Amino acid sequence: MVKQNSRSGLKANFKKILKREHVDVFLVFSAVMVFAALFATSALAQPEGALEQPNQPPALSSFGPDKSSPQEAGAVITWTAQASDPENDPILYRFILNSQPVTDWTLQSQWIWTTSSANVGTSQVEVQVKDGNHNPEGDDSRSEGFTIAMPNQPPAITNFGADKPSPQEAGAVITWMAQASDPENDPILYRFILSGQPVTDWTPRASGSGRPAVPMWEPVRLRCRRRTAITIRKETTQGLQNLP
Ligand SMILES: [Ca+2]
Ligand SMILES: [Ca+2]
Repeated sequence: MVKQNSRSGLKANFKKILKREHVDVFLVFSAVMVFAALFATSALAQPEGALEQPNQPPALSSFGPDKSSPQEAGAVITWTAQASDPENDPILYRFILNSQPVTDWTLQSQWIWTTSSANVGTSQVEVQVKDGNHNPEGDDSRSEGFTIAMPNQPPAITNFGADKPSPQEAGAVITWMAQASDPENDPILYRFILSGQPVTDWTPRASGSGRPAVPMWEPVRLRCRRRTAITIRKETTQGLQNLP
């Protein structure tokens, strides 16, 4: 009788333990499922790309002027930069001339350079870009050299005169000769004018002697040109006189 009671007691206890273990397993399983659900939900709630690489800096793809080097002082040159950013962040540009910034940070990717005689020589033009998430002094840069030359100078007459002194009798043949020089050694054209009327067309300096000669009467005026015409008048009774 005692044995039977003892067996039934053990059985009841065993069932209780099993029941409790079931409950514990169920609770653990439930907790795992809840955490799994929460993790899945949070992962789905993450914005796209949040688990990818951190923000990347922009990079320049091209930079250059709209005119080829060299140009004369006074030329207006537009410099254009192209850059891209992996996240399409707004890109800021800054332009620098010979290590001196000539613009602030701006969204403008162009800079117009109005040159002057102060820019004669070779300059370094630089562009910097940034997206504001990395280096405050710029994430990428490029530079290019550009030469500005002095404007072309006009020629000047250095000598002009006749082969015979004034006066001469009617019928005399008088040869007028001129010489001129050009700072850039550009070819020079000459034209002779008699009493306000051109007696020659614009003609190049004769090869060899370099002295075009035209017989004519006096007074005689000579013009030579290369961009700017220059006039010299020979007054027969007063000697050489330069006129503007
Ligand atoms: Ca970026
Ligand atoms: Ca010249």
